[in-house]
Amino acid sequence: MITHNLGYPRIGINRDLKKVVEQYWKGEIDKTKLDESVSALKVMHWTTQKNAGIDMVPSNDFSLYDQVLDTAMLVGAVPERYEELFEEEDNKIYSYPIDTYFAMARGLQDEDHDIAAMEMTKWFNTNYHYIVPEFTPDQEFQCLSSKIFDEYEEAKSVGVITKPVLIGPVSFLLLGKEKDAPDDFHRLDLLDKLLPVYQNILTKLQNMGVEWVQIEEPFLALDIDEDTRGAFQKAYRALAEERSELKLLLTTYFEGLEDNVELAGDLPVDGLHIDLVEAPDQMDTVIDALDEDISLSLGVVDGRNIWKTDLQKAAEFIQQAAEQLGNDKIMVAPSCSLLHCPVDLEQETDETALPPEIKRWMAFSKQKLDELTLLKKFVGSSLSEEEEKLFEQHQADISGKEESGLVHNKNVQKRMQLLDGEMLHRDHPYNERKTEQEEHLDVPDLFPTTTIGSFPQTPEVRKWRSEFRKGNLSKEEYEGRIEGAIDKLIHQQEEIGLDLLVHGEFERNDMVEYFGEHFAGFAFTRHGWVQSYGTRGVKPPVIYGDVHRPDPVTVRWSSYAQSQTDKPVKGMLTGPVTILQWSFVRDDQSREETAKQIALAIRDEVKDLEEAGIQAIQIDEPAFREGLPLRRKNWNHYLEWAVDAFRLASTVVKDRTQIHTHMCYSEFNDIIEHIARLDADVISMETSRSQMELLEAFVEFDYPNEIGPGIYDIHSPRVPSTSEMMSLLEKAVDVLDASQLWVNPDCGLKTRGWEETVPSLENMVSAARQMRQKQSVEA
Ligand code: THG
Ligand code: ZN
Repeated sequence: MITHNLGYPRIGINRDLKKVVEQYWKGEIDKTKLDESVSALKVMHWTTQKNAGIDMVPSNDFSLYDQVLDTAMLVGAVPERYEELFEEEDNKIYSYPIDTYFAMARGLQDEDHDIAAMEMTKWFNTNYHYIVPEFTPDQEFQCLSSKIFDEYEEAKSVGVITKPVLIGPVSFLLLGKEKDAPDDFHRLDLLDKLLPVYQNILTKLQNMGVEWVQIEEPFLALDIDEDTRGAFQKAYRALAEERSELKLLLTTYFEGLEDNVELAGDLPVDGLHIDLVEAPDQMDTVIDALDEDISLSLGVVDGRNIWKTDLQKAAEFIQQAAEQLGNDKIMVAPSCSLLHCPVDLEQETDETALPPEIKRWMAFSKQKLDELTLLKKFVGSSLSEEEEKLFEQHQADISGKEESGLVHNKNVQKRMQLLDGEMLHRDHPYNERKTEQEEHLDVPDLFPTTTIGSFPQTPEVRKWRSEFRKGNLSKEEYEGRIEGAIDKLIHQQEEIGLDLLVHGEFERNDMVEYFGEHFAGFAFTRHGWVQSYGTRGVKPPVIYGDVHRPDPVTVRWSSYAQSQTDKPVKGMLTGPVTILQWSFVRDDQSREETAKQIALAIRDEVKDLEEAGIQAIQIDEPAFREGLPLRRKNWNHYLEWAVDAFRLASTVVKDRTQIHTHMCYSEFNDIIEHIARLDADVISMETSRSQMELLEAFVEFDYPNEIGPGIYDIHSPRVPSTSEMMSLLEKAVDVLDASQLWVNPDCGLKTRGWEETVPSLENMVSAARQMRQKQSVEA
């Protein structure tokens, strides 16, 4: 039996990767310096894993930006618009041209170039985003990057023999999208062209003396059609041909194999990794489906959450599998790459953020490596006396959590028991509420303007927050400065001519972390960063116990803002599903249960905002869609409780209080009826990049409530003109009722600078005014 790891976080313990890559982007360091820093980081990761006792350490799990983009570079899927850059780039240091690579990730705008970035999307149901490969019908592939080979040698040179990680050919194609292609072209049609490149890569790895390759095919654990099944068979048959020594570990995660278990079991590979945290029930059927001689890798340590593993329970899985397959056929691993887990719990020394009693229940990536080693020794009955003690303490910590008074709160339990359907409804249906809202909320009847809530978070504002946290700024001083920023913003919005104002969210770091810090049942970390995309990270709060809201959170800021203006100010909250989705969640109760507890906490805040005189309240749910289970058969159950959670949070208000929601995407087609069931009075969302095409779902469904299709893209610093925003509004008016429409940007403005924010909003307001005029002339 051996232990192995599927992937280690690459960000470094002090966000080192972010720092050096951003320095490189700014031109502060050159390629050589970047290479040195990055090498040091990789070496540290390899040695950390080796020293922890991991038998098989991964390589090529590292990435300067994203592992899917690395794969695109590896197989030469570089879209045509970057080819000139690619050819020009001096590429002596790196295994591939990194400036072209970064241009693919981020676009390139300078005096000589204006090249768009590739798209980015969610990595399955995680909060990690990958770069979406683009495939044209005349796509050719060739090996363009030596990264996978170089990293193997690099690790070997410091004494670590690794298992290279490679995204499999079928999943790689499926992760991408067709570009400039006729409707009858499917990216899997490219498999025949892609396979020779994979064969070459594997042959080369074999010649280098590599023993195992971790070939990842997460789509094997998803709903796939017959063509895709055929593609898997073809691909792995082809990859088996050229290979004699090299062993393939076919790797799945995030779901169980289910109906694909026979398919996976028959593929000519040497090992199979399964996720036993997400899908523990699959083990027996997987073992039955496996050919003899195939190794089984058991993903028993949760790669996506931060709780200690119940080693006793994990050991039972291992023993059971070992009895059937033989000890030498068993590998033990995290369920998925540790990319989704923070790096080292030992850095968390701030006991006000993370009390020791809660910290005892947790394990980050580094601690999970130790769990694997301990587990192996426990199963092999080879624990030293000291390790025996460690093991007992570990298990005692877990039982301590089950019994802890910190986890359970009687009042929350009582409230949960008293939940009833009545709490999920507004007093009257939308059409009746609309009349009341028109009377009470002083905004124009047609094309009212607003923003999504956040305004530029300048370094200055960030500094106030960090100085306040460090104790260098008194509470009075800090709050005074935030109030000053709110004052200024309120008057700025008045000058711009916006109708429904916001307070700007200067007091918030992250829309989820902020609420986590103010709700009971949450702990948070100081260093618990997880990569979100590229150099950007998030610090998900930890939900460890029953959630409630001890005191109002945002009322103070919203009422202050309202006191500075005669125009209405919108309250700004994060919805229960998004808070759940972007936190580390409890493993002792269902997500549904936790979501409803969060919903009750928000419900209290909503009620208090209304009582404080706030007439419109926005409850953002940007993660509503990504919470969808990966397997379609589980969608309905999720959508039921997720909609209920939103309604529980939002329907407590009087008819005249207007509930807004916001979602940061526009793929609504397959869930539009559930979006409608949210019964928000107004929904704003992204549509500008798709030129309103995606409003279609709302049009077809005959969506009854109000809609704020984003009319400009905040993800770019470009200032959109009044006329282009008007033309988008014209398109919207063509298909929707003018009285349904709001005018707003497509997302919050916190990542933008003031220079572009003000003129963009001025143009937006001017577009709305002209639209109002046109409508009144036509009427
Ligand atoms: N919050 C959380 N999760 C998210 C988002 C969010 N997931 C999806 C989406 N938004 C991801 N987008 C971003 C955008 C910007 C940043 C992170 C995720 C970002 N991070 C800063 C960084 O890494 O430097 C840190 C910000 C901070 O100081 O907290 O800019 O909005 N939970
Ligand atoms: Zn958004």
